[in-house]
Amino acid sequence: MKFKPELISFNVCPFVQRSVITLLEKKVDFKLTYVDLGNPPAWFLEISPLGKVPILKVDDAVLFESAVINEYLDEVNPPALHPADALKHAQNRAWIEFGSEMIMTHYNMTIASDSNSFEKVKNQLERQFERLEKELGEGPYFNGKNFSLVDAAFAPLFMRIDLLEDQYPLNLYQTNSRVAQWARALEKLKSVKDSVTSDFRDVYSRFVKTLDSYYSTQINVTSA
Ligand SMILES: N[C@@H](CCC(=O)N[C@@H](CS)C(=O)NCC(=O)O)C(=O)O
Repeated sequence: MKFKPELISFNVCPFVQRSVITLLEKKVDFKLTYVDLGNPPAWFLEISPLGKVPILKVDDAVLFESAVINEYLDEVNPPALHPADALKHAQNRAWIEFGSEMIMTHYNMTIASDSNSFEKVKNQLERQFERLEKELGEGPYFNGKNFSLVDAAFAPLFMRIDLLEDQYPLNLYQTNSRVAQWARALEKLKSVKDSVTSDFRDVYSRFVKTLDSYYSTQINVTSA
């Protein structure tokens, strides 16, 4: 690598945050460049095949998709955060994909226009929490004692749920104690804390307020 890798970000994107956590865990020096997805610059649309963040620029090469970016970062910056065993490796990848689905369900819940559609999507998220609960062992992390890429993939989801829980309780952890324990372990990590700016609660609640949805009407913008 000739230059610092450059991560192209949108300030509230959970998928970008997965890569920031991985870069911080790996202690890789990187440059963070923000784009406004509401008004994306031409240079960004030029390099991002799906018009999405994150994008990781490595010298002249461009990587997209958070799971792929994180696997690349893991491979070039040992020690590995992904299990070496092929079956475990594949299972971890699959659960990262499950995490992406959960992030999208959570997002769909935040944009649902009325209380009926909100409850419907919240119910879907509850089923996903229950399925996740069944998958977890003693913890504290997904694979046990050691942090892995699956942990980096889920931490942004738990953070978003936790940030606004005092304003509108979703109560997703109450009957899912292993997920609750996992989320608590992740929020304590320096890499997770440092993966967002110190005013993130404010930034995120402001973003939610712009969504013009049922959930947004339940949220007040308050500084931490
Ligand atoms: N599967 C992608 C999802 C990335 C994604 O959905 N990013 C959102 C922001 S959080 C985005 O760039 N959306 C812009 C768009 O869809 O036009 C990943 O894991 O990187």
